[in-house]
Amino acid sequence: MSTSPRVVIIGAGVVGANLADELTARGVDRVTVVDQGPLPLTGGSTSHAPGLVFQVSPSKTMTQFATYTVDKFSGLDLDGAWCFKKVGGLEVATTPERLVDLRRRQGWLTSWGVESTLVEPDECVRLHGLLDRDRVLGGLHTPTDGLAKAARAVIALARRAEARGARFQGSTRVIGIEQAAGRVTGVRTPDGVIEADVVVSCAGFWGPAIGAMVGMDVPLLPLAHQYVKTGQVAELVGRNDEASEIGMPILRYQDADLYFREHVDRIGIGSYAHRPMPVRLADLEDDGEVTDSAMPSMLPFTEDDFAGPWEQCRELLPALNGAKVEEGFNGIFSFTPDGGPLIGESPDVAGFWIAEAVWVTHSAGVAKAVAQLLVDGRTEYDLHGCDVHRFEEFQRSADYVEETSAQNFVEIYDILHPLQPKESPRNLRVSPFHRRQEELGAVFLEGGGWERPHWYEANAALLADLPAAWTPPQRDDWSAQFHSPIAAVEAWRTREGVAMYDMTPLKRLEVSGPGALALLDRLTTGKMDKSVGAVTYTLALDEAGGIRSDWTVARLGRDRFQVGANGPLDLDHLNRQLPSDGSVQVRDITGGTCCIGVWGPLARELVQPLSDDDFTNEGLKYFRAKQARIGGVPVVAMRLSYVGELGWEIYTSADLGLRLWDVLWAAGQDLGVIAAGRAAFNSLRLEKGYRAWGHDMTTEHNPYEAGLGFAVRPAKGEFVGRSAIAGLAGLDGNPADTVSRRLSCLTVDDGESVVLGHEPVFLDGQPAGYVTSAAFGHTVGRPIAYAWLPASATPGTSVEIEYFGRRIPATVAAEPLVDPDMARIRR
Ligand code: FAD
Ligand code: THG
Repeated sequence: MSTSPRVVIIGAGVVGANLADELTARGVDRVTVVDQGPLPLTGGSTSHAPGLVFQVSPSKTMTQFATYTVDKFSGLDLDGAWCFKKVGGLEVATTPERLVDLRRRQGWLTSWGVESTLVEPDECVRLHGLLDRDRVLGGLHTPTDGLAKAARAVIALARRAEARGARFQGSTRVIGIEQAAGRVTGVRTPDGVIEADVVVSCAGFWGPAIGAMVGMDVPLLPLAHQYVKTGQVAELVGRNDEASEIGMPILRYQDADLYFREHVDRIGIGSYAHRPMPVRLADLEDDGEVTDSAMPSMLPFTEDDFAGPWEQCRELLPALNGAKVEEGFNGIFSFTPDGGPLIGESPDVAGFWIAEAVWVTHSAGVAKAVAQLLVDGRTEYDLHGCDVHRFEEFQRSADYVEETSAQNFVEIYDILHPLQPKESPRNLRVSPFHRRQEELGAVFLEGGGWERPHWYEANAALLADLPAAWTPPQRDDWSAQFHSPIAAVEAWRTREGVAMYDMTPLKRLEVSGPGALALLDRLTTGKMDKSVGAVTYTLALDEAGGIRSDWTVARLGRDRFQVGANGPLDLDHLNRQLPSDGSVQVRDITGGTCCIGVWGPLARELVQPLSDDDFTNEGLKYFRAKQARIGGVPVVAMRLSYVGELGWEIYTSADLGLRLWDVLWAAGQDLGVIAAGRAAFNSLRLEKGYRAWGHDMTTEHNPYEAGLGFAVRPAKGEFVGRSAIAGLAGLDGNPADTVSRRLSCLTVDDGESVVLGHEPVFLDGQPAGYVTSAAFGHTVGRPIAYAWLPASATPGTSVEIEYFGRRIPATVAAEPLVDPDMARIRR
């Protein structure tokens, strides 16, 4: 008798079938897959998915998922019929902007280890014979991309899983989730309950309805997307037969929001060139029953929406002039507020998981990650962009999900700068200083719903005073976007005067109660049992020693801690770790409080006269916190600085925020205080070598690789991840010496080329790593890039960063670049 947990998977589409396969491959053999539709073609999105698999993405994880799908499906067949055909993928440019962007996209592929080539128009036509040579300016060719036969793969995966004990049951609708004492116990169907220890909803765009059964928000929007097949295309006749089906690469024509594949002697065309067409789940049902339609995910074709795109198809592929649109439908699949999939366990009902908003492209990879989570408790993949708990509560409201997800549909093939903010909804979260920031000409970008000043136009007046040594070089078109030379002024004034930074968007959690100390001690690498007033920079690891987050933990009372964190995932993590005895409370205090970073050599001269409390070095030491009054405003001041200058993070309640700003601002006038934004902030923190979690390091990395070994105190006793990283140190060695890769600081040799992030880095002419964060270092007068590189790339090593196809020489530098002996910050 098997002792593995009983798992019910809801949904027998490509995600559910892959998950059954991945679980049974790991010995979890009591798996039941239920689907409301008939088997094997359930009527879900998979049933009619054309199956194009392009691996390119700015996200390493998404490319890894796609590459795993390619590899897995390549080794899969159904009675000899192929499930994946590596015909290659071709993205073509018909505009100069797109041609340039293809170089950036190639950089991502290189960074993530997928081979590709940029090809001339002749080669595009050689690869895809229907292209109009005169229309195409060039292309990006990825030979390992190709076509997945999703519905066929589902059958092959189901057979394999069944052979290992899984059961697939069609025409069975899940109408409720059974639970007891906060744990899932089964799924309810019209025929009765199927008992389960774990339930994973792989219900695709039906996800929100299943989530609602356990009160879980599933922030996705079902949208219709047009797919058509032409009639016979004369030029294709005789090239493929029914079995081979396709010979030319799958094709993307992003300038017109279109993609193409062969169906024997016809062409299939997908179009995103239409208005977003949201679908309400209720409209797909009759009286709560699934409609008779064999394919609830296929809506009638709206011909008018394809009129314009059809013109463009025929322009790119003139052979289509002799063909007609023979069939078409509006197919439904999921979009999310940020385009990522939704993976995770319910916060309320243990054992209830979801894996939704997943393309065929990423399906095998996502399933592998979920299987790893269920079997091992962790996955090798960095899931922070996929975790369903990455959203704030307001981002899970229906209106927000609808508006942002529809926008993602519209922008799916657009050329987007990494800093480009959404246009709407905006002004959702504003700090108490917002009015003052607007008066100072703040240029806001959006992050986590917050309006965040990137620089202040008011500081343009200081450009005239900028010393020559601080004058930044001209930027290229790309790195100049969403940037201003005013950032140089703000960096200069921070290093030589004093500046005010709005730190309100920093996630703040209050952890309190008699068990708070023990909880934080168990979850972090640092010593937490310090005196009241201590602040500790520390790491939260997973069981395998990967970095789940980095926190500052301030002990504000015996049983009260303020955790400076990175986002909603930290809150989710803490909530899941709470002891059941109620001895710890966790509260997100971000919205009710605010924070100003007052930093720079003149910071003390600004703050001290406003307070009777002692802000001298002795009165409030580095990495200490205390309650005080500044200009009559009760505050908590923490002596630390992400920009690496003397000063404090000054916190108060939201109601008093504006007052605090005004008091500091007025007092700073004689000192030349400025408001400074995130452009300067990011530059200064890189100069100081401070890592940004989610960019520079993730769960994929251990503290020693990330250069954060100093924050680990193995001697403190047991903590999550300790045994895993203890093994790294060897018997007596320094673990930092045993790592094979390292987060490295690069400076750019030409002194002017600023890169964006995600670029590949070449060592001895070979791709060896990728850029995580980059900025111009105003203090050091050179661009900086942090990058993952083999440990052999020690300081002094020459490397090249590939930026839009250009190789930019750079040098590994000893870090930090600024104030390595802490003279500026500890005064
Ligand atoms: P589905 O296949 O929809 O499976 C979910 C299953 O859950 C369904 O079978 C459903 O019946 C079942 N279910 C739902 N509710 C219940 C319930 N209450 N009880 C029991 N069962 C339930 N992706 C690509 O990667 N490449 C492409 O080229 C591509 N082209 C596309 C073109 C079109 C026109 C469309 C519509 C989508 C396309 N996609 C493509 C997206 C892709 O099809 C989907 O993302 C993918 O198939 C989703 O798989 P899934 O298993 O999550 O969902
Ligand atoms: N402020 C607060 N909390 C935070 C951040 C912050 N939490 C999330 C994120 N930012 C954490 N990142 C850092 C990174 C570096 C430092 C602080 C927060 C820092 N490091 C010192 C150093 O490396 O020299 C730590 C020295 C020490 O451990 O004593 O200051 O910006 N509140």
